[in-house]
Amino acid sequence: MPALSAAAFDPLIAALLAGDHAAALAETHRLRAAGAGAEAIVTAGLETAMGRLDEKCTVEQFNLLEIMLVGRAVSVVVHELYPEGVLPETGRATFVIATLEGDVHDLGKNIVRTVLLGKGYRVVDLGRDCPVDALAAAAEREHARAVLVSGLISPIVPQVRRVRPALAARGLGRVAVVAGGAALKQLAPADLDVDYVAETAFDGARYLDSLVAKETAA
Ligand code: B12
Repeated sequence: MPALSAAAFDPLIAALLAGDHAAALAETHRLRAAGAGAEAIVTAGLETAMGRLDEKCTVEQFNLLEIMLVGRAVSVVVHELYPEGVLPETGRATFVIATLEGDVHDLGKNIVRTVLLGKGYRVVDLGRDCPVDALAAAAEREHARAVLVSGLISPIVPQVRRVRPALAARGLGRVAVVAGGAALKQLAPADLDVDYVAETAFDGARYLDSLVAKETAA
């Protein structure tokens, strides 16, 4: 089946930006029937819609209700694309994910979680507004292979830099640290003291796949 044009995603984007979750769901079904995969719907649909919302959201004009309605429509589509089961007892590897203390954005984090669950990983989600020490404690308790941090606001950067030292303090120097989200993806891994900075959820998932595959092969 040929790849869909960018214009094919316009009705979904319009429904999302209108905060109309029923219409967004109907458009998602239509795109799936036309052959669009989940990755295309997230990147060409959801992320494009949020980018347009961002252009409208200036500091002076931040319409909370509008953003929350769009956020709900995004969550409904994500749930449709990746219906979640219960947390598997075992998986290909375990990852711990969170948005750090002070940052309440979680739509992107939730997409990362569902993409990784869909790939058969065990993902322990500590939610949003999570203290760095709670993240490190969970990595230890859950025998995590990697810690995943989502950051949308710039003031969160110093906390991201505290993640690796907090892991090292627990003897978890081999746990990988992966960052993503609008505020973090503008920075290099060395600036954040992390192993990888992901452009999208799928880019991050591919990095984690390669990390786990290397160990399985070794
Ligand atoms: C929706 C939204 C909100 C919602 C959040 C709802 C929710 N439950 O998440 C609400 C209304 C609550 C909100 C609040 C605020 N927001 Co806001 N918000 C946004 C907006 C419009 C969209 C963010 C979003 O969900 N994007 C869609 C998701 C799917 O994209 P994403 O997060 O980038 O995730 C993708 C990838 O990046 C990747 N990814 C994300 N994380 C990770 C992690 C890993 C490990 C990996 C591998 C991948 C990965 O996976 C996803 C899929 O590919 C952005 C603008 C923008 N373009 O980012 C502003 C924005 C992030 N907000 C901003 C601001 C300023 C605020 C407020 C401070 C506003 C205020 N004055 O009160 C508060 C912050 C409160 C706080 N302490 O956190 C600024 C941040 C500026 C900055 N650099 O610091 C932005 C950029 C808007 C702007 N231009 O000013 N916001």
